[in-house]
Formats: sequence, structure tokens, C-alpha cells
Amino acid sequence: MNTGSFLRVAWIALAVSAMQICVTARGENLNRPNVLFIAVDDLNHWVGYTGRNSQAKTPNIDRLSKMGVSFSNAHCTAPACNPSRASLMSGMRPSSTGCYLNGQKWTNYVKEGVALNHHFRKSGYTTVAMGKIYHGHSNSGYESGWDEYPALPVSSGGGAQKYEGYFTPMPHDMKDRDLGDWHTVDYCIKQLRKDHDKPFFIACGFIKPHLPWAVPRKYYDMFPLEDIQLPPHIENDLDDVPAAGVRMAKPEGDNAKFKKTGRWKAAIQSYLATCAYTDMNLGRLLDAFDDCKYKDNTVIVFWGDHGWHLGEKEHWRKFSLWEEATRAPLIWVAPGVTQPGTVCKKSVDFLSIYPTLCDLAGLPIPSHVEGKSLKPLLINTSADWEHAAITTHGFGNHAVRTERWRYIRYKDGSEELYDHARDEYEHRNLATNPEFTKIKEELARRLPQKNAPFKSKSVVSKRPKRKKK
Ligand SMILES: [Ca+2]
Ligand SMILES: [Ca+2]
Repeated sequence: MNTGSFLRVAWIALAVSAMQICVTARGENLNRPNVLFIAVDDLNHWVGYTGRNSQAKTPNIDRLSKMGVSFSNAHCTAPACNPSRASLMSGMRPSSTGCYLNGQKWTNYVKEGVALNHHFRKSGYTTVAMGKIYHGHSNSGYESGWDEYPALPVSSGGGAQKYEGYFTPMPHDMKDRDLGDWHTVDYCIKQLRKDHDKPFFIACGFIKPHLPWAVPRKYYDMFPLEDIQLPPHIENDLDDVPAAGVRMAKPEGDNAKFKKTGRWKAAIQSYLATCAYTDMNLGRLLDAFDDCKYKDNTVIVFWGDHGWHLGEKEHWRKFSLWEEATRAPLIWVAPGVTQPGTVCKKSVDFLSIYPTLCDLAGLPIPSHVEGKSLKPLLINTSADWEHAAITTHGFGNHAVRTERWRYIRYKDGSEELYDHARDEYEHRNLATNPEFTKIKEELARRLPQKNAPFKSKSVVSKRPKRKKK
């Protein structure tokens, strides 16, 4: 063989093997499952499968729950939108990145390219989203993480005044499509009906049931005010809570207002109604999913970014380290992995979502990711699971939740301990009882070792003021 023919043969061999690599890469990609990633803003554990509040009407969340594994002891890593989402999407704890509160711009703490959607995009997925995935002025975060992220055609509040349905009654002249989530679902349905030449990662970011609790009249009518029950609560519940916890509860704030106005039940009606609106939208998405050709090769993960207090422990909203603020729904549907209609009671937090999705998709788990894959629990809900759920609120304040206990330690060293076997509403703080010293020590060993400093300079000022017309 002369040099010319040798080079020609060598070139052909190289070209053939390159083609094989392409085919293999493409073939592998085609086998990877798609992901339908459903984020819900401010949805607490008042959903069917947890049984926390029998007044809740969530038939579509219940339907999704029956399709896979639902976690009844799942917790956010931070009880506020921004740090919870930054942590979930980056795979790192607030105490590792230093992104603790809503006022911090999360992109100052998580560098470009490491987040979940980036990882999937770099691994050959088409990543699209609409609605709220991250928190802040741009819900999409870094633009380079998405193939497409259209803006909402209407505001999430539908033009309603901010607190209608919460502190004051609302007028109910709204229609389903007046709210952003309706359009987010329309977009995701279109994506499910498309022909995709690559596996997809569709992120559906529901903005309800976040305030304002303003939804059409028909959702309010599902929960007549005269039938509304208050959540279990006791007088002076904060008497055994250390000062650091009372400061988080701010009982002189919303709680005092509701006591004064007598609108506690009305607020509960408003929240249930807004959750029912979200549930309706989820139903539209699930109808389209059931009809789509990707059904048997798509992983669904559904999560709420944190819980919500509605007067329990004299507290309203999120922003605390108690059960009502940290527990949120988490549902997984993974064809060939999850058993339909199973519930897992192990304590998990949302740091697990990133590595679990990698595990299910057969992608490597990046080294910066701190959580553990839930795949063993998706296969067998009673598999051994030694990890606790950890929630952090501000610098140095953490809660550790195991199957039985909640242990809270504030940065000043003060503590709370609750026994969920006997006290699921956390009324009796056992932390000062010497009988539980050993248990507290065991739980304290699970606290994060690192507490990244809170840099107040990095806090962005409030939203830019709108120019007056
Ligand atoms: Ca939120
Ligand atoms: Ca108490």
C-alpha cells in the first residue's frame, strides 16, 4: 500500500469510527428518559396523600400521587423561595453557598453552568421552561441553561391587588386564563405534543398558590366559609420557644392582624381555593401527558418549594424552621422504577432531586452535588435510609428532621426538640428536658459542618421602583 492509499484507508476508518461514535451517542441519548419537572410555589403539605388537612381538595395531585412514589416526610433545604430553589437547582446547601434569604441574588452564589438544567442541557437534553423555576427578577436564572424560556403573557396576580384574598376579601371577577399558570400549562402541553429529536427536560413552574390568593369564584365556592376548620393550635404555643424562634414567628405581625380582623377562616378558604386552582392546572397537564407519546419514557418530579403556616404556632407564611414551613409535597413517577401509588415515609430533603434525576437519566452526578439519590427509595420505599432532612433559615439556624424527631438549633445555641410520634403539631418543646440529651446529641451530629458567611453586602435592594406614569 502506498502512502496515498494508506492515508485514504486510515481516513475512511477514522470517519467510520467517528460515525459510530455519533450513532452511539445519539442512540444512548434516545434511550435516556425525558424529564417533566414540575415546581409549585408555596404549596404546603395540605394535599391528599399527606392527610395533613382533610379540607384540601387536590384530585389531580392525588392522581399524580397514584402514578408513582409520594414522599410524606419531604422538606425544603430553606423555607423561602430564593434559597430553596437556588439550593435544589444547584445541588448545594444554603450553608455551603451562602445564599440564605430572598433578598440575595442567587447568581452571586451559584456559578453559571452547574445547575440542574445546565447539566441536562450539556448532556444532550433540550431544556425548556415557563413560569417560576428560579426566584428573582428573571425566573430562568442564567439564560445559557435553557433552549427556550418564554415570558408569561399575563402577570401571575392577574391584576389583582397584592393581598386580596389574604387580609381583605376579593372581588372574584377573574377567569382561569387570567392567571399566568394557565399559560405555562398551555406551553408545556405544546412541548409534550411536539416531535423531539433529543430527550427533553420540560420545566413547568407554577406560581400559585403564592400570594395574592386571588382566583376565580368557583374555587372559593368549593370551600364554603361556614364549613372551614382552623388547623390544630394551642394558646401560647410560643411560650416554650426560644427568643430566636419567636423572632422568626413574628406573632405581632400577620397573626395579630388575623386575630384582630377575624379573617383567619377566610384566609384558610383563600389558600385552599388557590391550591385548588393549581390542582386544576396540574390536571390539564396530566391529561396531555396521558395522551402523549413520551408517557412510557418520561420521569416526572413534582415538588413545592417550601411549606406555609396558616396560624399554627402563631405564625403565618414560611420563614421558620417548623414542620408547617419546611414540609412540602414531593412526588416521583419513573417508568420501570417506581411502583404506582406507593408512599415513602423516610425523611428526605430537596437536595436529593438533582442527584436522583441524574441517576434516573444515567448521567454522571457532578462532584459539587451534595445530596443523595433517592433511587433506592423509589425502587423500595422501605429501603435503608440513614439520611435526615436538613433545613436552614438564615446563617447558623438549622432544623434536622428524621422519621421521628425535629431538632432545631439557632445560631445563638438555643434549641427545640419535637417528638413527631406524639406531637405532630410540635406543641411541646422537649429541648430542656434532660431525658432527651442523648437524642439531641445524636441529631446535632447531623447539622451541616460548614456555615458559609452571610454577606450582607451581597443583598440586593428591593425591587426596582416602577416609574410613575
Ligand atoms: Ca415559594
Ligand atoms: Ca409550645
